[in-house]
Amino acid sequence: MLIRRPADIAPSEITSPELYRARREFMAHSGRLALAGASMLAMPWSAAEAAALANVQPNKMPLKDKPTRIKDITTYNNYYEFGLDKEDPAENARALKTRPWSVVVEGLCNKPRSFAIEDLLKLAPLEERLYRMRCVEGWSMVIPWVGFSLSALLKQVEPQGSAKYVEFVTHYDKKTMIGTWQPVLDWPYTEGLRMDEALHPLTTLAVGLYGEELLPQNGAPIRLVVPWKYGFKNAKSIVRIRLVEKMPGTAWNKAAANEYGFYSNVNPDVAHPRWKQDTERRIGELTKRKTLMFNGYDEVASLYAGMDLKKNF
Ligand SMILES: Nc1nc2c(c(=O)[nH]1)N[C@H]1C(S)=C(S)[C@@H](COP(=O)(O)O)O[C@H]1N2
Ligand SMILES: [Mo]
Repeated sequence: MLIRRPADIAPSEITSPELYRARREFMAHSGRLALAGASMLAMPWSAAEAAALANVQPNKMPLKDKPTRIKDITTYNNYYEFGLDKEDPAENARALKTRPWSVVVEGLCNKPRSFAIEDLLKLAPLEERLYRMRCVEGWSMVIPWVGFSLSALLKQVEPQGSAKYVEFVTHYDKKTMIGTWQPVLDWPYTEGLRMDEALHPLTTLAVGLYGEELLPQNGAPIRLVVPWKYGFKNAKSIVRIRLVEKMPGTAWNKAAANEYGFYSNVNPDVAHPRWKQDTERRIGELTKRKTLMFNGYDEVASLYAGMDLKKNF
């Protein structure tokens, strides 16, 4: 299946109509029925949920960058539970069962509870969020997510003052996750954010991309997106969110603490011990780009005022 985006779209036009066209094109190429709002690769979304998807709010933060082709976003993946090679997750994550699904939100809050995925899809208006994503390996994409701010979910459980960090625990099923048969990471994959990072409006729970339901390889049915941090902070297929007092361990930090810090803000001035981080290969482009501090999201700089970001990498 070859999916192309029209090359003649001015960056300024890259908002809803562009996404809409790309989605139509995706549907046409996938050879399925072009039903508005219906997801074509899997069909777990009910009619009501699909309607929410059809009603996605336009991007509030227009980004000049051209979106990466949907084919690249859905076939060049890191999801180690389903294999180590970039093309493995698209193949192996088909075994991921995304219904029934629920996310438990617990810990230091007044109203801990479990949220069914159906409720999460209706928790807040779904928005298009076209974000840059920079992987610590030195490549990047521009992804039109569909989702809402994590803060909308956290507000529901009323975090207590003692909650300083948020821990994310992802799905782990040894039988179907054949990548976990090798002891690469300490499964399940976990991640964490400081509370103020978690509450920042850019911090997103994504449930779709390119106007479609999220595919398993991209972390269906719900995954984290923190666009100013390296991609590995974006925990996929989340099942549990814990509000905690102490900085939680994270999968990559536990595996190699000298290489992957808790903060992991995109920072061209802090090299990985084994490679530089000042440039990146944007998937779909031929020449390298300069990597931007905080991945270009300068509005988060105030979260780190007075902090030594070389020490707190
Ligand atoms: N559960 C889980 N989440 C994960 C990963 C993983 O291996 N397992 N890989 C991370 C890394 S390294 C990156 S770059 C992004 C890739 O997201 P994408 O495949 O949707 O582009 O997912 C992150 N989330
Ligand atoms: Mo990554």
